[in-house]
Amino acid sequence: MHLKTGIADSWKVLMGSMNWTSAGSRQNDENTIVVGNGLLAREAQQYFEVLWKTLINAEEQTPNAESSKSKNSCFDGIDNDHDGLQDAKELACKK
Ligand SMILES: [Ca+2]
Ligand SMILES: [Ca+2]
Repeated sequence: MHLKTGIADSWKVLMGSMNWTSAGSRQNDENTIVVGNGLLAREAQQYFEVLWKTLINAEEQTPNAESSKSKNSCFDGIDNDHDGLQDAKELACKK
């Protein structure tokens, strides 16, 4: 799925094709819209829960933000889980 969706304050829905990265915001030609609608926010949350439950196992349901289970997180130049270790220095990226 290429759609990125976020929900803020239980009523603002952000969605679009843009990856929420430096390249996504500065280099790529992407789109994002923000809609203030509580019903849409609840429906987006419910749809996320359905998708989340379709994941196969518990490890995939709770992936480390910076690990080989989180695509590109070991190569993005960001300390994704804010533990002071980044990319190749991250233990979960060495597995
Ligand atoms: Ca990283
Ligand atoms: Ca880290």
